[in-house]
Amino acid sequence: MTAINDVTTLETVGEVAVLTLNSPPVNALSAPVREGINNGIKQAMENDAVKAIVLICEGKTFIAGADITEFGKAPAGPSLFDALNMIEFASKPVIAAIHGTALGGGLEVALTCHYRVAVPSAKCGLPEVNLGLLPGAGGTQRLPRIVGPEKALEMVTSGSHVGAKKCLEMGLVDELTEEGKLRDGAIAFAKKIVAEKRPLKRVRDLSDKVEAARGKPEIFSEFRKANARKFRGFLAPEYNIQCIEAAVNLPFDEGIKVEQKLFRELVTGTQSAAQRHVFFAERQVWKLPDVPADTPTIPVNKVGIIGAGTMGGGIAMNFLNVGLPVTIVETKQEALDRGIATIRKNYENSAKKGRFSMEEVEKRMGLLTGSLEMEALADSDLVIEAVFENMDVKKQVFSKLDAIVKQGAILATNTSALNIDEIATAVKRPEAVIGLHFFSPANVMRLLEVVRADKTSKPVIATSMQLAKKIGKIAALVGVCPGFVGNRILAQRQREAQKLILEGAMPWDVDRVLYDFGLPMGPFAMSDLAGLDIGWSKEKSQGATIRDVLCEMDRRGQKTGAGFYDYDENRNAKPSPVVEKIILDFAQKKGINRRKISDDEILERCIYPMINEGAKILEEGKAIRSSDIDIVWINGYGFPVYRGGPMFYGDTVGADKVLAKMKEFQAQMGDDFKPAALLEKIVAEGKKFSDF
Ligand code: 3H9
Repeated sequence: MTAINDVTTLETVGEVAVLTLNSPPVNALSAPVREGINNGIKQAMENDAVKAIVLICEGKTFIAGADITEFGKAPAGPSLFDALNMIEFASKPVIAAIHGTALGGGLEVALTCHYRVAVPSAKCGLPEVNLGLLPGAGGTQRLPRIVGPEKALEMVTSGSHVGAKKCLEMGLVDELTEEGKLRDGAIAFAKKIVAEKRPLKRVRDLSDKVEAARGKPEIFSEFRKANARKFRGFLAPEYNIQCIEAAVNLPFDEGIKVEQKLFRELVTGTQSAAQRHVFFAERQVWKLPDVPADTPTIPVNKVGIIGAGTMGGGIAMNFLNVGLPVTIVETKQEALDRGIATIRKNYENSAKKGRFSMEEVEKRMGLLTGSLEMEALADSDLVIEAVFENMDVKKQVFSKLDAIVKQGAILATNTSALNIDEIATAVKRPEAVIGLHFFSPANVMRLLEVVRADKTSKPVIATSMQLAKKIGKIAALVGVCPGFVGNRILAQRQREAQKLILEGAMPWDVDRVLYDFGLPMGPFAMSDLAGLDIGWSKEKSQGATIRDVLCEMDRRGQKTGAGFYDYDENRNAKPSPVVEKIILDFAQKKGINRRKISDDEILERCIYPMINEGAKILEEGKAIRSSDIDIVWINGYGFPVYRGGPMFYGDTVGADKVLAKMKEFQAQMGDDFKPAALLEKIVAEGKKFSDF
């Protein structure tokens, strides 16, 4: 066995050379890996005894793509294209032996090989789109030549990982080998190729599938139309489509040129930078500086939930979904029955949509027990309280739990606003108390804010994070403060949105600007959807806000057919002349001189105070790092991924620009815009939010 370099070895087994890459964690195509491929193939070519070459990887996976950390840095070592040419134009067959995942540049390497074998558990995909990119090493030109443009469009715009058996059916893989015996299987395959004198199969030379689609532009126009909503705001899906179009309409080498040009545009753009930031942020968020990975955890085999309302029921489903038994407690039989019936209905709907079988529905429901007695929670390992948001009620619940639930269990609250340190004073074991702030609908939304209180123990934190992963959430560890991270930042935007409509904008102006920015909907459309009367009561209403006035008029949102907007029978929103008049009258009564407000001002006034609040949160240590704040806002509030979250967006705009605007607004409108000390510091030191 010869070492080609630190990460590559070459071994000859009879007439087959085995080129092995070993670059943990995922054999990404870093400079040494590219060099290893390049020089390894070259050496194997120079050895006359070698008749075929197997390219295989050590560790948990085949090459998982380009090394994302290299993007934006000066190129070093042989280019990926040098390595790919070395493979594709080799005069001896090169066989890719795939296990784990062949992704992005990894699959592109495999596609330049003349044959591909894989173990049944392997997966292939071109997930570049999720990083705001397109496959830039020939993937968009080679893939449609094997699987046809329709399937290629699907794969490159979804980034999905396709299982080996499906790959075999599609022709992406030539043969499956026995699980765990990839090396032997690949060598045997190579020998067979040599013995049968099979020709070198170059994907670039295949033309039937792309030619069959030539002159059929509807393939692309229909695909664009069908996915318009999903792709809204993102550049990468459209660029990927254009590359597949080029594969269909242009000769291979011309298509490659289009791919390279569009790849360069994307990789140097802000969207891809943002999406790459999110990729790493999603992995960083689990790393807790003072709760190391080896912190002991508490086994959780039984979960208790108090409250069978929308929130409690949704939370319960998360645990039932992964096979954990749940006991749900309510005070009244009727409420309990209703809660359990809703869970069943949700599962049955999923089964009807084909997501799983009716047996699965019964299996999950079989894990659920209802009770009217809190005593039923005595042997739970984790209890989550999801009752009415009232401090006295919560403290009573916790004090009761303290007396009932076994020692060592975790006592969690789903509060979205109350002080968890205060809740913890109701028990004799404050170290067991933690916030698990689920977002509604709790069975759907990916975000979980794990809120550590002053006395929460490290095993309780570590267990909560581990459990979040188990139920498929992305969890951010945050500290106790009003609204925690997500809602505290939201409050800034809501305040400005309300002020803006009094000062001169209309709700639909604010909503349009934020929708165009990439949010799923603006604050007023959101209020209409949720119901304007959440937390509003007729008795206490004094007509002091626009909301009061609207609720008093029974304009309570979509459910009443009117709110900030008017709705038709299909719930389509229309700007409302009634609301316009209410706003104008209200402003006049308050003596506000309305003025024309630009779209830029709407955006800056809604978003910059959010960034500023994020800086305060960091300053106070309520979030571990700025990228955690981005994770919260992307997964809990639909902040556009292609902007990287509010803090990354702050870096994209420039902290200095954000600070200058905040100061300008502060001078005009007061201390709602007072810059955070950390924002001032970042600008003074020439740093970025992402440095914190
Ligand atoms: C591309 O290929 C462009 C080309 O078309 C064109 C070129 C011209 N680079 O996810 P995990 C790190 S774009 C660098 O926790 P898992 C990751 O940060 C690329 N680092 O493991 C983590 O580090 P840490 C297209 C990478 O088992 C560690 O590896 N490819 C890369 O849950 C473990 O990762 C993709 O988009 C990388 N490419 O999942 C695939 N990938 O331990 C991206 C991972 O310090 N990767 N790291 O936190 C994945 O989807 C998953 O990592 C994978 C393993 C499924 C492979």
